[in-house]
Amino acid sequence: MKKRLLFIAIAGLFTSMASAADLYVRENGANGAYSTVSAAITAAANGDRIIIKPKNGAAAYVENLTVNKSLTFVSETTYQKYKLQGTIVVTPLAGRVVTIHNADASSITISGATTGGRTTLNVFNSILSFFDAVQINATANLSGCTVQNETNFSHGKFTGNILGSIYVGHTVDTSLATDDVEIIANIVTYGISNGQKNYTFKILNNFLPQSSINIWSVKNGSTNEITNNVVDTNNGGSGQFGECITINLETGNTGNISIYNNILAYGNDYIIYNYNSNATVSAYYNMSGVPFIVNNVANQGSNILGDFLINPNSHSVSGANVNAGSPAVEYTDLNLTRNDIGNLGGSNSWSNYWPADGGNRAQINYLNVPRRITTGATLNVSGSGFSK
Ligand SMILES: [Ca+2]
Repeated sequence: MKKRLLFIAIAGLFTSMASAADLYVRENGANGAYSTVSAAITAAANGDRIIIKPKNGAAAYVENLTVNKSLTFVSETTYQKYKLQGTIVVTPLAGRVVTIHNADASSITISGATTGGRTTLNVFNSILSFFDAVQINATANLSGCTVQNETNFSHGKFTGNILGSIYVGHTVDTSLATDDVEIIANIVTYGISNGQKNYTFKILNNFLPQSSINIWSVKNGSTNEITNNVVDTNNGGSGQFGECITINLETGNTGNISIYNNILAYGNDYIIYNYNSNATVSAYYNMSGVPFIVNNVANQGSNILGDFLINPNSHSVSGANVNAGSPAVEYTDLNLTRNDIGNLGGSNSWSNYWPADGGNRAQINYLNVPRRITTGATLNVSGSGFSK
C-alpha cells in the first residue's frame, strides 16, 4: 500500500512537470509554430510558456488576447519586443499568475468577475499605452515598462517604470494581500494618487518633473511613507494651491503619513496642503525652491529652502540637496554617506533600478534590504530581477 502511494505521488510529479510546455508563436506559423498568440493560448495549459518571435520589420500580430490561464509570455528574440496590435485582457481567477515580458501592445487589463483568492499579473519590460488592474483581489507588479497614459492598480509593486500617471484605486477585497503597495523609482509625468484603503503605501524615490502626489485615502491606522521623491509643480500639474503634496482624507479615514527627504520644488502658496486633521502628517528634511509653507502638518522640522537644480533629462538633482537629508542611519545612501534629498538618495536608490551601464542586461525588479543593521544580527537581503 505504501509503495503504491509513493508511485502515485511520483506519477503526479511527472504529470505536473510534463504539463509545463513551451509553445512557440512565429510569423506565418514558421517551423511548426502557431501563427497567432491566441491559438497558442487556446492550446496551452496552466504553467506553460508562450514564446513569441517578433515579426520581420516590427510588424504586429493583429489580435486581441484573452488570457484565461496561468501563463508566461516571452520574446523569442533576445532584447527585442514582439508587437501586438490589440489589447491583452487577463481574466481573474483565484491563484492565477500571468507574467508578460517584452510586449509592445496597446493595453493590458484585468477584467471580469472575481469570486475570491488573488490573481497576480506581472508585466516586465513592456511598452503599453494603458494599464488597468484595479480589480478586486488582484495584485499587479510592473517593472521596467513604459506606459504612455494611465496606469491603474489596486495592489502590488511598481518599480523602475516610465509612466503617464499612477492611480492606486480602492477595491473591496475579500482576500487581502499581506504586503504593502510599493511605488519605487518611477518616472511619472502626470502624478501619483492613492485612493486605496486596504493597504499601507510606500512612495519612494520617484521622479515627477511636472506633477504632484495626491493622497485621498489611507488604510485606517496605518503609517505610510513618502520618501526621497522629486516633485516639481513649477511646470503645472499641481493641486489647488500649487502644492507638491495634497492630502485630503474623508471623515472616518485616519492614518499617519511620513514625508522625508523629498525635493518639493515649487508650490505656489503651499508646499504640502493637508485639507483636514484626519491624516497625521509628519514632514522632515524636505527641500524646496521657495519658502516651505504647509497647511495642517502636525509634526515638522528641518524643511528648508535650498539652491538645487533638477535635471529632467538625467532624472537627477544636484546642489544643496546632496548630504542634506535626514542624518538618521536608516536613510543613509548606498555609499554610506548622509542621505541625498531627492530620488538618488537612500537605500532604495535610483541606481538600483536604473543602472548607468544597464544596457540590455537583466534589470532589477524588486529589492528588500534592511535600512538598519545591528552588529551581530543576521543580514537578510532579498531581490528579484528579469532578463531583457
Ligand atoms: Ca550622500
